[in-house]
Amino acid sequence: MMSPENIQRIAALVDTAAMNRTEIDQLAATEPELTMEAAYQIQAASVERRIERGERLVGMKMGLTSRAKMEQMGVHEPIYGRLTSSMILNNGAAIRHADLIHPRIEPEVAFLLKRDLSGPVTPAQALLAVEGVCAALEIIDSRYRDFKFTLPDVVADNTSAVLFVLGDILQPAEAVNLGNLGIVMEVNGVPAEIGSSAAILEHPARSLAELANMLARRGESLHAGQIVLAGGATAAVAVKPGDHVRAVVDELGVAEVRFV
Ligand code: OOG
Ligand code: MG
Repeated sequence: MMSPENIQRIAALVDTAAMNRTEIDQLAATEPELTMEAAYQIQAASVERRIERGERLVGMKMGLTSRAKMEQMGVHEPIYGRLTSSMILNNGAAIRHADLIHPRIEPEVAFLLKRDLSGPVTPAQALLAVEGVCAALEIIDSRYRDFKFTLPDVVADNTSAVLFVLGDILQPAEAVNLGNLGIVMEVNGVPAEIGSSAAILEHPARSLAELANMLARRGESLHAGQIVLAGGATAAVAVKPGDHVRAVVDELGVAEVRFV
């Protein structure tokens, strides 16, 4: 088991890299005790440091829930991370590319919770806690050199979380065909990735239930008012200054950002 001192030491390392937008070497090579359990403890401790600086926990994210993402990253198991208030952008916001390390962007579907949600739950039960769903874009920016990591590495690095944007329209989950919404991610007006919400563990509600269930195994749960990103529906795309990216999701509308 990794000692509390080592958890804190590595949490400080990944938190500082995220704060200063600097690259670090993968941990797995030099930290033999980096199990998945230790990685989730490091993630929690690193986000605790953000909270101590005044950020608020606003929700959670699932990662590696689609085959496209698993294959792109060479990591084949869903993982979760934490979203804080400093990561939310207004829809249409401009992001300074130079403030990030090597950002990529991916289209997602987001849930807004109206009730607390504790696992174990089924996907149908999980939907009872949902106020509505909206289109989303997640910008990921792994702190690891060359965007390469093992599963425990990426979990310790809060699953590459850096920024996200939600579309303006919230639809009740039962009002849309949530299990198969067409998704087009346009870069500068050209479709760059095309997919469906069906790519997210076959149905985004499965991703939400899986998140509640994974959290329950660690004694945690989801809360009313929280945002949940269900996971990228397509591969992520590297962005450059000048790019205008839109996620157009059937029935949910558009989430968009610009890089300057
Ligand atoms: C890890 C984060 C994965 C998703 O939606 O699959 C993720 C990464 O790809 O860097 O956010
Ligand atoms: Mg994502």
